Amino acid sequence: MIDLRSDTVTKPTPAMRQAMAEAEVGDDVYGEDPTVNRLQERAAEIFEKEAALFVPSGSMGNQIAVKLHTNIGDEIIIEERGHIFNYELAGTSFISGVMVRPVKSSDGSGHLTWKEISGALHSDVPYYSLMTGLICLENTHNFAGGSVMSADHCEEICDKAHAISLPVHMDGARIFNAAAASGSTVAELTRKCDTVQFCLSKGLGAPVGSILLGSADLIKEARVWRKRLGGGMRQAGVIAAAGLVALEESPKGLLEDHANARRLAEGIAELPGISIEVEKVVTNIVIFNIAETGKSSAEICEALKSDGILAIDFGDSIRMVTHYDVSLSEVETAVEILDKIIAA
Ligand code: TLP
Repeated sequence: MIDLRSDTVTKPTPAMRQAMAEAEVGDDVYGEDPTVNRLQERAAEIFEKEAALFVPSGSMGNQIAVKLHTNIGDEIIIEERGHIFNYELAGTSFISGVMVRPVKSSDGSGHLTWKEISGALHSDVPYYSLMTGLICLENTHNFAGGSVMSADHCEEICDKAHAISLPVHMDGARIFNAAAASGSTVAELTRKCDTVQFCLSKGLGAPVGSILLGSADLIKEARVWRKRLGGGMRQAGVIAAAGLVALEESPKGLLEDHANARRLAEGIAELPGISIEVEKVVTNIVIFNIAETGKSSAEICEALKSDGILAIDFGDSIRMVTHYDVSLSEVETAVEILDKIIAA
């Protein structure tokens, strides 16, 4: 199978498996796992934030961040295709009791401008029961096709939000892809964000885990929420060890994933009935519209599966994601098979 459903499907590398086998461990609920502690310290150092917390998933990292920054009844502003809004099973309402104010990104990039955000702000006036409590950003933006938010853009939003005492959370599940594509460091891309979540288990290839970053005070509180939500993981050094390898080694390979995604997009763009803006594929996510092929995306994904290719069906679109377990020649095979299916 050539698995292009997501970069979450990667298998741990031999170096990760070896590090896992040899990991020094302790009880992390007591803060005594040396490998988890090392991973957290190293992540904080790389992102130039005061503190970091190892959490089981990106969703938990994001949901804890929303909880830290908001009060029940607040609103949070997020781009309308954002992961926190669409793919975290209404965690924001269950865990934090907040309402989401989704905002359309008019240029389609998934990255809201301050003008778009400010039009959606609610302040403390008697006829609104809800006040804006948080702005959530996403870099890269998954469902806008892995688009990158620049360091300057992020900094401008943070400055303007902070000027009116609003915190900013960055869902940086794929922030290392954004760094590779933009040439900025992950620290630059998240410089003024109050909290940042990034995933070790996507393009970086670790089997499990995400990191939540922020001030020492916020991360202290985040630890309590992690435990409360069932994320106290005991001898978690076994998985943190793979996370450390992912953090140090995997960013180097991301440009190859991006080149493979571009090649995939170029191949797909040639096929009849498919529309995709190739130049917008700048990281590892390829989303293309199949409406004019005369077939549904469910049909196409089923046929792809029978021919050994896995992709995700999104209504009129299909998503394919490159990662280190997919080679250039496999990407080319995927294009050939898709061509055959569309022509059939
Ligand atoms: N994304 C997954 C699915 O949930 C859609 C994927 O295959 O892309 N933020 C962003 C931007 C994400 O893309 C994801 C996962 C998460 C957060 C959540 O991470 P996990 O899966 O670790 O909870």
